[in-house]
Amino acid sequence: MRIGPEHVAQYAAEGCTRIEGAFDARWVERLLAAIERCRAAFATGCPPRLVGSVGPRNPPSIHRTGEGGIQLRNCMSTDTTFLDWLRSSPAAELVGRITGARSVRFWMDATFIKEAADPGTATPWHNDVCTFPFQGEQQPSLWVALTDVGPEDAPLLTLAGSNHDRWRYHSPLSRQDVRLPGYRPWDELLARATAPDADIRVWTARAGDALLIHPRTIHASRAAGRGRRRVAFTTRWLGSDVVWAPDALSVHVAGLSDHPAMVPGAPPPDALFPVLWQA
Ligand SMILES: O=C(O)CCC(=O)C(=O)O
Repeated sequence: MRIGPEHVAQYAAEGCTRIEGAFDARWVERLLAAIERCRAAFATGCPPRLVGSVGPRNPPSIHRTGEGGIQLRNCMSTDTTFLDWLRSSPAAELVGRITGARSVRFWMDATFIKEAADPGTATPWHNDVCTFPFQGEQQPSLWVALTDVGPEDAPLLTLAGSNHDRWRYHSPLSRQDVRLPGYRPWDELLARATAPDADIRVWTARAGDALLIHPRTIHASRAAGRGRRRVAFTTRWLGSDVVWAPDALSVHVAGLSDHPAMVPGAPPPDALFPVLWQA
């Protein structure tokens, strides 16, 4: 893997950069196998067993997206391969070097599997920070392609420069009865991303390539193509400028949101969010 000044500059300017060959074929193969084990466990009707812990997080879950799409969430602690990847792969260093964070901690993960040509497999326009209970610039998502992603294979799309927004958007996934200052309506995000002159980047990738996405970058994916399978494993990270700052629109995490060690305005404590890389 090579991280150069061009990655740092593109991430800062546009809110997304692609790191080619970030993970080698062995990591791709191991992660795909772990994802299949996790999915197979859900197919038995019971959630997968936890084999380790990354601290209090929501339990693993599986969600359908259209006819041919599956999303797995919070699977990190269900397989030693994921935990090994977290600690031994170049992931944490990559996040630190591109964001400029002095230290890097893991926050959460999701896996996006798209297997059929159904418009419902497209990921809707959104940004990731809208439900995060933290504040800080250094909360990126590291999206790893585990299959080749051509223009017809549900590539990720980003609205270049939206990382510079000074506000959040209200998410359709969070409470609709609450409006907070600093949040704008979801319709505005959608209107910007779908405007005829929107500066949209289409991120094709080879298996093992990674995209680093700024938490405010507005993004989506195209739907899966006919007869093609697209798998991406994405992880969220916390850098050294991040502090705990939940509000009424943040995701609630049982065992974390009310944990006495989580102090508003303070960094995430080492005991619950171990540092995985330091500059
Ligand atoms: O891979 C996808 O389809 C969507 C990924 C995404 O939106 C995310 O990780 O926030």
